[in-house]
Amino acid sequence: MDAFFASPEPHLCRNLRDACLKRTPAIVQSQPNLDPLIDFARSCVRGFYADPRSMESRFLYDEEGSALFEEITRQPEYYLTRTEAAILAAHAAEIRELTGPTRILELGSGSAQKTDHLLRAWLEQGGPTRYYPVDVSAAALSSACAGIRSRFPTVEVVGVQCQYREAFPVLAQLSPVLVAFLGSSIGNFTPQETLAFVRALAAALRPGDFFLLGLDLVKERSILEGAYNDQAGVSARFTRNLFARMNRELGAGIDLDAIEHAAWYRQDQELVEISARFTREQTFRLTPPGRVITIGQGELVRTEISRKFRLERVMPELEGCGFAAERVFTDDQGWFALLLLRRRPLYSPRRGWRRSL
Ligand code: AVJ
Repeated sequence: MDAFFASPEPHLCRNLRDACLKRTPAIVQSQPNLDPLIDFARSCVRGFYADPRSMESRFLYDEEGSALFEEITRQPEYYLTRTEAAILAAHAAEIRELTGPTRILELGSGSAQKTDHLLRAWLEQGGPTRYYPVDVSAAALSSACAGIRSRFPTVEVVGVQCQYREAFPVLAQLSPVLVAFLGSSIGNFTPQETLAFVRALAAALRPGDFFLLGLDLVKERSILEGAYNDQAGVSARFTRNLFARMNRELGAGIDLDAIEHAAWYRQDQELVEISARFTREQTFRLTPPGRVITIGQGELVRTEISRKFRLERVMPELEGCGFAAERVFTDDQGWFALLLLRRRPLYSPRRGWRRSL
């Protein structure tokens, strides 16, 4: 299995198990021994030296970045959130009928506004409702937890601050569980990362557990490019914030006025590529590593990819990773899909029923 998704997190398992046993609302933090600044600085240095220069998208979501992303979701051009929320609103009750009273773990929960539809359906159909939002942004996570607790006082909420893969080892303990991964956040992964992610998720779940996956679908270029180039310029502020964060946390001293946001659809790869373009040469240094970096005039630093999907391509891939499609929901325009998948039980004539791939 891909090492990137394989690291078990004993700390997180223990902390999360403790938080669940005590039934205390809690924020569980992963990797208490890794200095977040060193993690960020190392990743930036690696990203600036990579060819093409490209950053890990997870660092877009500090407090500022998470707030800017929320603002993006409210822009008229950004149809994704609105479309997915409508699909959730229409089908949450049916989803709950199919899954039964599972726990819900949400990867990349952000503000967790869309999750209201799920929680409402879970509460209406009875049983204790336990919700585990997972997010890298501590600020977004604590405000999402507070929001859920005030809107749904009977829901037990345990926030988990970590990367997606770090939450996988706790899934077996949460079964029966529904893992929600909404907003087409999976589109940030390369095709190889996507396969590694889905395989690792399948291996972490028990047979019969559910995976609710939001996917943005391939569509006309002008609509896609509009969504990532909103008129109000929020997308541009979101891209620029990654470099502002380097200034705030790593003392980089990058001139943000000399950075432009660039996003276009690459039809050959069916993805939106989002970059920062340096409009003049800049030299700066990131601490702690202290390496000097020079970016030339006109150079691009990629901050994200956002892949767009075709159901006929993606369904067999998911099935090959150990998931069966229970239901596929879409909107009238066919712009966005919400997939309810189920971890398949595996039967081998030689070894009988197996828990993992
Ligand atoms: C959160 C990854 C789903 O790709 O649409 C939106 C991020 N970046 N505008 C997306 C994003 C710029 C978003 N995801």
